[in-house]
Amino acid sequence: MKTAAMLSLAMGLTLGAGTAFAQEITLRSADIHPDGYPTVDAVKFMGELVKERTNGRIAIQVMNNAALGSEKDTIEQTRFGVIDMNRVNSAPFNNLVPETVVFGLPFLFRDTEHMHKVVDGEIGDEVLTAFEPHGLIGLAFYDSGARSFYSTNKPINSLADLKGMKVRVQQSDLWIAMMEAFGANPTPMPFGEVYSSLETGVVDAAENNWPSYESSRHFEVAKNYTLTDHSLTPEILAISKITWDKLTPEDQTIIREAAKESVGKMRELWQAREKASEEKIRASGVNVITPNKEEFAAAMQPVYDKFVTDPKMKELVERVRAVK
Ligand code: GTR
Repeated sequence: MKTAAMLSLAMGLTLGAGTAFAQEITLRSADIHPDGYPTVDAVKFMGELVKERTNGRIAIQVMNNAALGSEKDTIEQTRFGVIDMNRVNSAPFNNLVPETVVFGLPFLFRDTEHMHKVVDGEIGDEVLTAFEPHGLIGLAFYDSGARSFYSTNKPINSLADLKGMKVRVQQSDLWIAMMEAFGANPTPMPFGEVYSSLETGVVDAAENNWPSYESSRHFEVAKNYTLTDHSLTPEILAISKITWDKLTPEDQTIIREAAKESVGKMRELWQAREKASEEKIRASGVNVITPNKEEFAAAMQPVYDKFVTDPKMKELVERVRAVK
């Protein structure tokens, strides 16, 4: 039988000091967000639960601030077991795990409550299961609020204002198609490049929720925020299948449960942060615009025509809509 030390080495995981109760496994978890951002704190909270329930044998080390790279890069590294865990938006997963597309579809969720019911129910479980053939185990969905546009020089008052605008999007074919359907000129790039791209005019606009617009300080360079709320696409917490397969079934259960329990904590943190970020942004003098959302929603049919084509996807969309 392998000793704990050998097992840890074989797993390529960090070895702690060698007493029987010492920490044996450290799971490194990637996040691009800064300290105090709800996704970062939720995974830390999960880490506390795991530590407690394994008597300190397993620790989760959150490597945030994009310390391990951009989201797209860290997804690859997580698939190959270089990074153990990852908290990423669903958009950068869209091309890899097609089932995630459904949650990004524009204006599909009626509101946050609807989104919660869907991701907490069997559809959410099915989408999490869909990660496995791609080298990942989906653990949980976290809130990401509603995404809206922000622009530098020209305010977006109506759909027509987006015509020809260079808009930064996440690296996802769905998101590129969405921007094209809005009439914009999509520029996919990692989140970390957006601030300077807005500042130098590489892009005219980007889109995100209140907390990311605030924490990234994009609101300092793009001072018009148009509340289109075009997508409620959630965040995903996943673990590498390579790491997962080296854990005992008992430890897998502890991790799965702790991830699920961190969701409630995340929702509390999210609500508070959304409010605080909105207050900060409004106080900074940003021009907050409330547009006619229906005009934006009506332009989205080409996105559905392109992505909701096979019977499985059609059924999934119908089932999401049917959740009351
Ligand atoms: C944020 C999200 C990040 C990332 C970012 C982006 O809202 O939390 O995971 O997706 O948006 O636009 O790249």
